[in-house]
Amino acid sequence: TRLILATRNAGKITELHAILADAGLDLELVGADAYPEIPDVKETGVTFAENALLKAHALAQATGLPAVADDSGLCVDVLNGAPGIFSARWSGTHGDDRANLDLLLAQLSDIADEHRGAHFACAAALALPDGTERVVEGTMPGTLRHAPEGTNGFGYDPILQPEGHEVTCAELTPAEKNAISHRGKAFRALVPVVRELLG
Ligand code: ITT
Ligand code: NA
Repeated sequence: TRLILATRNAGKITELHAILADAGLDLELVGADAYPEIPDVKETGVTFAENALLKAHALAQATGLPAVADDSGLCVDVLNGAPGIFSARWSGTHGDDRANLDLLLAQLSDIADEHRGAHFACAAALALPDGTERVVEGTMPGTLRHAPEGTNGFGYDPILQPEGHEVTCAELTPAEKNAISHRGKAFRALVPVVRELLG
């Protein structure tokens, strides 16, 4: 079965290929980049789940193929969950990971270690051309460093130290991150749903 990955984020695509390959499904994964004529959907939802469903439905409707989408972000305790759904555009420039991370660190510069709790969150949505939809979520708790460390991954990975680890997400190998990440948890939970609906 062809399954569209309704994302244009290269970091997500790499991780989704690995996570879904491990599931042993007979899927041909096709990135949204294969459909440049389909415009990016406006992320007008107020939750990760709403935005993930918007993206999955847009690609499923436009291509006539089943689509999965990811909406995700970093939720900081002392910021009441911000940047949250605004994580990709926190600095004002969508997808400028370095500017987003630098701004967040500056905003938290006075916050002591014991108050630097945060988590990554991911909603994984599946939409079929007939309108059927499913969405599941996963989180990865941790604490925020004062300075970035590590070069693996993407986004805010260099500043989140996952619970139970002494290194940042950007110092984990891709397999180590996927085993504990918000995205790994969400998409592994979506796999039985994909299997049920797509065979
Ligand atoms: P698509 O909508 O095309 O999927 P996007 O980058 O716009 O791509 P989101 O709106 O879901 O996707 O934004 C997610 C942002 O949250 C992303 O830009 C990162 O800054 C951050 N993020 C999500 N997952 C992350 C992870 O595993 N590691 C580090 N940062 C992550
Ligand atoms: Na987005």
